[in-house]
Amino acid sequence: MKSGKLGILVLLVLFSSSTCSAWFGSKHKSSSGRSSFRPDEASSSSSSSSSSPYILNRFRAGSSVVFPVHGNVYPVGFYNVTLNIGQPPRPYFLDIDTGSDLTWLQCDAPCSRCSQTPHPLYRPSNDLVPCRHALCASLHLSDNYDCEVPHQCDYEVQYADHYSSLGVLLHDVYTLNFTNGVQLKVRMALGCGYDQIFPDPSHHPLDGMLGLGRGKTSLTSQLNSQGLVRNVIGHCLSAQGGGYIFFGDVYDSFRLTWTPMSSRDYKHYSVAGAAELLFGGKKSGVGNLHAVFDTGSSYTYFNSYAYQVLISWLKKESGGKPLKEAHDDQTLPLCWRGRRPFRSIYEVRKYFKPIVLSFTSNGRSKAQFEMLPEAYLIVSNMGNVCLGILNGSEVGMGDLNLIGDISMLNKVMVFDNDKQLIGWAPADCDQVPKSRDVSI
Ligand SMILES: *[C@@H]1O[C@H](CO)[C@@H](O)[C@H](O)[C@H]1NC(C)=O
Ligand SMILES: *[C@@H]1O[C@H](CO)[C@@H](O)[C@H](O)[C@H]1NC(C)=O
Ligand SMILES: CC(=O)N[C@H]1CO[C@H](CO)[C@@H](O)[C@@H]1O
Repeated sequence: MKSGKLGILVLLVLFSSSTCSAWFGSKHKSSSGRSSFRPDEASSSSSSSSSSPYILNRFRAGSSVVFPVHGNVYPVGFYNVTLNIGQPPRPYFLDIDTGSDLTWLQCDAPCSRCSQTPHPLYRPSNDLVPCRHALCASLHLSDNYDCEVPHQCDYEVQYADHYSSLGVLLHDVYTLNFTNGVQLKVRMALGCGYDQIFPDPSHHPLDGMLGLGRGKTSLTSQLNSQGLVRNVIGHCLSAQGGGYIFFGDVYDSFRLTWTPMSSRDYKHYSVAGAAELLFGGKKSGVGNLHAVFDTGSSYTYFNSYAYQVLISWLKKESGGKPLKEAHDDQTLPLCWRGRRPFRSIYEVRKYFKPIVLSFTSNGRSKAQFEMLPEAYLIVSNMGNVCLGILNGSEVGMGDLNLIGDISMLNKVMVFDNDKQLIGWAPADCDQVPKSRDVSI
């Protein structure tokens, strides 16, 4: 069964301290030992200066960067952007992930384990981030992490579906086009990942990961700390595939529905208030849900109880309609066939009602996150309609509810780290904003 990608494992770390070791395990460090990283041997790129002549601190609030994204929930299973990194700049395809902070590239350090990449492996700069640097510290769970090699920052990231990357943090130059027409070369940290484990390398044909979480190493946070954009990240993923992401102020905040971010789970875009679930406008009896938004996951995951109530409702609802459970379709756990194969999700819309997550903040105001049928169903390659909300308990997510790509389709989603707010609104994501005065 192909279930797309799944968000990051730290989710679990935060809610259960016993799994802490999973985040920075020693699994594939132990055998070979941790060798000192020697970029001079590997690097062909010209030396980059640490005194950074590239950064011009004259762009304050109001400036932004917009990238078109490619991909879809099904059958591709991920969204990617092209970033230009290095000197001279070279393009890389990166998986966008709001569930993790670190941007890393499969890297010729040399590489012990890399998958097939669309571009030649990244050749690391020799501008290493030292072990005691704040950015390095932010990648570790505790402050007293190992610094055997003081001039280098070793890291290991692991994702929930057992992807992992072991590497070294360094600085290099990103070439970014700002929406005011200016192109800047910005020196920022990224990971040189020289040892990756991909459960299925063919399923992840990318050069690396673009980390857009709440932590210090995330791209938005680094741009913000250099005074270039507000610490805001947003995305608009189209149900037709593609869309765009943006950093900084690009949106008209009055048109969005806002709800506060959790201060307890400071690593993820989780909502402070609990949600109740409405099915077709009616109360479902499921409440007190804690939700995390994460583009690193293709599908949405509900906790076991919410999932069970959802399944019963859907089975009841589909009765009397020209839909029959399609047990032979292994695309996702629950699929239905129609009288004829469906070609598009818009043909099945009429058989399904919206699902709403109604968030309570400050005990009063309700922020409603509406999922239309296209935000929880896909049409499989067999022409059946399948449920894109999965049982989180089956993948060890406990009580957490993970709102993945599918449920954020056709919405502009904004994660405002300055104001600690999450906002959304229905949107046409097919038009990538280009002009100087972008306003969505
Ligand atoms: C940035 O702008 C330059 C010049 O306007 C253009 O050639 C280039 O394709 C743009 N890069 C991206 C990633 O949009
Ligand atoms: C969800 O997964 C849990 C754990 O595997 C299982 O006990 C439960 O029966 C599942 N729920 C449904 C409705 O399949
Ligand atoms: C593997 C994959 O889907 N790569 C896409 C990433 O995005 C670029 C454009 O930015 C596409 O050309 C690639 O096909």
